[in-house]
Amino acid sequence: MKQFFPTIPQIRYEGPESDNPLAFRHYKADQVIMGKTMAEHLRFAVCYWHTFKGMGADMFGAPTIVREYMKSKNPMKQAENTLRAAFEFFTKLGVNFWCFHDRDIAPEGATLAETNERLDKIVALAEKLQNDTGVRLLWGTTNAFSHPRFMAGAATNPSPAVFAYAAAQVKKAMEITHQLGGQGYVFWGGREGYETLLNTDMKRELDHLARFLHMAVEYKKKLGFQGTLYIEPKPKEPTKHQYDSDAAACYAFLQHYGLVKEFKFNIEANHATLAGHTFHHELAYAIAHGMFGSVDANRGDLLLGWDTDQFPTDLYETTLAMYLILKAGGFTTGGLNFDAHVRRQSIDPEDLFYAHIGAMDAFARGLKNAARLLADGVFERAIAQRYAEWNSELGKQIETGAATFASLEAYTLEHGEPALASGRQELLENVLNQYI
Ligand code: XLS
Ligand code: CA
Ligand code: CA
Repeated sequence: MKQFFPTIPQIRYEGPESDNPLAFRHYKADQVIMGKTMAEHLRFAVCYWHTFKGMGADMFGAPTIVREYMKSKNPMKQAENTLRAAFEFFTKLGVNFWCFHDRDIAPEGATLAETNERLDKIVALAEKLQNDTGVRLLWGTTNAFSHPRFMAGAATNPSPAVFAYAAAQVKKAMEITHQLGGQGYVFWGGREGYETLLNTDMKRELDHLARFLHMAVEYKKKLGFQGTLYIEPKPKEPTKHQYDSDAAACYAFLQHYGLVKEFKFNIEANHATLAGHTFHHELAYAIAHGMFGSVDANRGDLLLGWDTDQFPTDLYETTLAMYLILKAGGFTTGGLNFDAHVRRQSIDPEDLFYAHIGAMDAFARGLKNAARLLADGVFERAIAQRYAEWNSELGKQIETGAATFASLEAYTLEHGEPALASGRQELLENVLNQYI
């Protein structure tokens, strides 16, 4: 079988002292931490769109990257080669999962029927490659935002015919995800938002989006698809205002439309930054509401206001993320999908490997740090102490609903000024640094 990355060997764990750039220093797939292997905890996935289809084009310039598997002029041959290259990449890197959009894996045809036929051909090959390699599908999704027909949105389009087209596309994408044994299906808003309210009936669009998601839930049940449906929040880009702007907005939307039990969140680090939150905040919010599902692991740039989708390297972020995820019981159907692309000047195939190796090591370190933090109960103790007064008679009365404004006024008149306690932020930051 032709190799698309012939100069790249199998990537192995060589330990922190290794000077081999094509080796892991921290990620050791079978190392057991808190009862599970690193591979089971981290559930790494490679994303198809950036890693295999991203060729370095940006708003100001043409593609800079030339990949061997893209050289065929026949679009179906190109799609087949790309898929073979992808499975070679997953295997050499040693990741167990992948993620794709329908339009990443097979080119659109002249009609929906032809497009679906093309998809079926590629999906049959994907099924074979999955069986041959043991690599599994973390989640599938639909690209209902690139084609011009979706310029004004998919489920929130002013045209019901576009809504219908999107429904047909999601139906098919759910079917192939199910066929490939996908563990989940993602809904990211694409162009579900607006550029100006001067031409937008917001209420009607939100109602339509909810109707669309209800149909997806019905179809999931009809298919017998057991995977998790995820909503992926993002505040802007490509539209000025996306309806699924952050975890809290998505929660309110799902709750309002009676959908909250059917979905979990796929939290992306860069989208949190764009929303003016930390990744940590979005994870904490999702976990606090029982909505945590999966992660798009990347990072943004605090100096830039757009979705840079860089590979995650920041150990504070990976440590805090893994700390929250471990504390919440870990992933079930979700995982860490590297929704990230190499920079435009990183044009060599090696760069794809360096990027993923660095990201996997960053999360492996985050996992190890988080496990030590949890074992030592550092923050748990500090937080328990900070809220200890709530275990007093007064705290219990408030929490159980026994207290009233009048009883609390009486308490305050009797006890006077409350005692103050330090928040100890700097101490806790110092302690966190000891674990990183
Ligand atoms: C775009 C999103 C997208 C989703 C899947 O910003 O991150 O790639 O993850 O549609
Ligand atoms: Ca994403
Ligand atoms: Ca992104």
